[in-house]
Amino acid sequence: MKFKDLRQFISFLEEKRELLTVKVPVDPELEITEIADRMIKSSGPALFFEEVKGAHFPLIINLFGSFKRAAWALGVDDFKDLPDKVTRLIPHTPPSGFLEKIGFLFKFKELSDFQPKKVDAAPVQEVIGEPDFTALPVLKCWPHDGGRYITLPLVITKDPQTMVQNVGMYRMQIFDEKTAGMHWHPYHDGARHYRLYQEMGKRMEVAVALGGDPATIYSATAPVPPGIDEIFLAGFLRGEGVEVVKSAGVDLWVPAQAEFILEGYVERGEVRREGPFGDHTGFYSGADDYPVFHLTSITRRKNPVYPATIVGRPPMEDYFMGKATERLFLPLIKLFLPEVFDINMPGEGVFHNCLITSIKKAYPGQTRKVASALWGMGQMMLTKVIIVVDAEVDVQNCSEVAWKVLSNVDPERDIFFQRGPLDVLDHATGTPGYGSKVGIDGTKKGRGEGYTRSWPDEATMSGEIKRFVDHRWKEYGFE
Ligand SMILES: Cc1cc2nc3c(=O)[nH]c(=O)nc-3n(C[C@H](O)[C@H](O)[C@H](O)COP(=O)(O)O)c2cc1C
Ligand SMILES: [Mn+2]
Repeated sequence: MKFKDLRQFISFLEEKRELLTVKVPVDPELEITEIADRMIKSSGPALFFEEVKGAHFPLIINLFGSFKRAAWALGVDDFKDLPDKVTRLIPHTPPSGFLEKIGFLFKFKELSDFQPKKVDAAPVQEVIGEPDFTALPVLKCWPHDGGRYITLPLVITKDPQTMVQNVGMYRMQIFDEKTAGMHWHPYHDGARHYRLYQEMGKRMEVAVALGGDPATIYSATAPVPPGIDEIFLAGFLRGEGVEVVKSAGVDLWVPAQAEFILEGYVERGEVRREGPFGDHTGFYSGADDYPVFHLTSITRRKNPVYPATIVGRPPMEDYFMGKATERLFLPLIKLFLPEVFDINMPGEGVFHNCLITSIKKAYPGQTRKVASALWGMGQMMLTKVIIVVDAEVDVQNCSEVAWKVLSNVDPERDIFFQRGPLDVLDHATGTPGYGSKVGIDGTKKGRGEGYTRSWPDEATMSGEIKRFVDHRWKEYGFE
């Protein structure tokens, strides 16, 4: 299953009765958020708004807002098939050394089937549009938001040293017709590229794609290691390279099948106040200074569709995107940490606040080693709470996890603190982006960890009695 572009995915969803069209005019300020929020919270379909007040283009939202739609978007029928897709890539005898493993990840780049395909003519360049943000149906999501925000942008930048491109999803607040905020957090690749341009004393070209096939849209949100272009992940998920075209106005390759390309630059040193914004956490993230994107030109399709999402109190659409990431990256985590059995980042933890992992513990202290390793692995460095349980605990069942952890933990022995980088969206820490983290060891303890008593067995019924009672169930007078 692969989609050429956004409209093919939209038609597919329509066929599957996973999309509703709203024909009456709706307001991009708050009204669409309220409608979309109700739909997401009730496991509803994607929504196509034909007429958005004050804008020239229709809007699509909630594309990824269920396990089924997120699976389809990433080229599988069933969400459960996502890890297998990646596992198949990993050789039977995986590389053993740390550096070899890193090298293995880089092979993503060499898998030629997934290389982006360079094309000369592209649907996204059918029309040279007016460079004016205000023609787009950009949403004001929540009442106290600082303005309207492009919420599903694929921000494309290039490393000035390696020339490798990056695609990241960073919200953009519209300041006026030609400028917008560039909300890349300091630990993300767009910001890293920007720092490199600053050091070189150069302004940085940026292209922003809106739309594209759903795997490409998703890939902008995925924690692909720095130095690898997300467009390869998109190609891999699709099973076919993404078509890219030279942007008309800047020196960047952009998805040829996108709906819009916003071309422009970020000037070195220039910042402007951005925010507040009703964020993934369900709270407003405060206003802060961020770089400014200057729009110089827009290319687009003849009849483009504007894609959007909203974030806020979970679960929102991004919950399903994040869950897809959890499933896709689990096999890669296991490559580095073979003792890891499963992980769950519950929606309530908005990904950075909580990670539960089950491990096959074989030696004392392994829990702390796993937690430390996760804190050192890509964007998981931002995880505030890591809970570790034994492999037999189903981490997808939070009730079971709570029971096991609350029972097994001796707080002084099993809870350990660390300081380090935190998500800048975290409002609990006194210093933005930096604070404390906690690891909770909910595994069984043995002598090697100072536990000299004998760990109790769980009280469970024997199979024999269970079968016996099954057999007699009706006899007792039960249905
Ligand atoms: C809907 C949505 C909005 C996001 N907004 C931002 C944002 O404003 N700033 C940011 O730094 N990351 C944001 N993210 C997270 C990044 O897109 C994500 O961490 C991605 O892996 C970053 O890519 P990079 O490592 O190539 O920079 C958002 C993610 C989603 C799903
Ligand atoms: Mn990246």
